[in-house]
Amino acid sequence: MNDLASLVESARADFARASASAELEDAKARYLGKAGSVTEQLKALGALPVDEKKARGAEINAAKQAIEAALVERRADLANRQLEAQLAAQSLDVTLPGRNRGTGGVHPISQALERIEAIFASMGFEVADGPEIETDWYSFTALNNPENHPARSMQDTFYVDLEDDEGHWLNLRPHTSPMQIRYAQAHARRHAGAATMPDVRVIAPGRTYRVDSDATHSPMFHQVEGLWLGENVSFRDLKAVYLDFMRAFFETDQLKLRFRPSYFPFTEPSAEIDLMFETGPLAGRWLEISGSGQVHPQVVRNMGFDPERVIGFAFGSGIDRLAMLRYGIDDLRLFFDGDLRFLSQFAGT
Ligand code: 2NL
Repeated sequence: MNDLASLVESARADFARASASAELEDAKARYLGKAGSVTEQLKALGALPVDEKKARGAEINAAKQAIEAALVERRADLANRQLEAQLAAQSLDVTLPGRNRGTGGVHPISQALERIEAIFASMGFEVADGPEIETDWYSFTALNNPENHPARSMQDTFYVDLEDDEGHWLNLRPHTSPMQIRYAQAHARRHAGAATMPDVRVIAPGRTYRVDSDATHSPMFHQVEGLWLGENVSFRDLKAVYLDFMRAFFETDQLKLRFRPSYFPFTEPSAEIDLMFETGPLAGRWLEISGSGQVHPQVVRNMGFDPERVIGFAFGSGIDRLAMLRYGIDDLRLFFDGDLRFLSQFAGT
């Protein structure tokens, strides 16, 4: 092999070894650059006798063209490889399913709340909504709770380290009754001096708080309280309203109610309401679902009405428990864990 043929061979080998374009351009400079081997050969032509110059010049040019062709080929090679590597790294599988934006859903407790509001609205009850941080007076005193009643203790009620006007700590409301007191007071003020009898029909649904936590008690839970005050509103109205509520909420007439004597400071007489389904998986068992009673005269007075003229009933029911019965849920904590496997079962219903 002559010197030019081996030069072309060595250039091809160098180009093949270059694995990146910077390396390839370095190799090119070694052959075709200003001080490159091919350039050196061309410079050396001047020293040759005239009769040899032409033939040698043509040979060098042929070798130069061969090296340039090898360079062009290797450049295209490297560019192709780079493109392929890039495509592999950024591969896009157009057959994959699209990423959907989640549609979300209404929490089962909120669904129960919305249904309860609609049911009572159909019976002429308004919905009252108000503060979850309450004063001592609205949470306890107005409801005829004695000053030293255990419900007021820190073992039962959450206190907020803030004081009301009388220097009492504020509490997280342990029931939604305070809102009914506020609503009745506003009604009494508007009604003062009117010739007609007042008619107060209100429910107070919402979050409530008690120091209690196990499988059936959450420190935050939901209650709906109901209040109907008027000229002659009695226990029979309570029974009718509550039965209608239960039939509408559980979407069945196959259920019975039982009113059991009980005691609450804010009602007299008082009763626990038990529910029994006559069909379905829970049939035949009495389930405690609510407290109720005729509003205590002192509570009527605290609302701003004359208990000699205005009477009525009130009840307080746990929404979480009603929702558990309605949807067949056996652990209260599922409502508050935020687990989508549970919650998504209620989306879109
Ligand atoms: C219970 C007890 C009850 C009430 C709540 C009430 C509200 C006002 C006035 C009088 Cl504004 N009473 N609410 C009455 C009786 C019982 O609930 O343990 N519920 C789960």
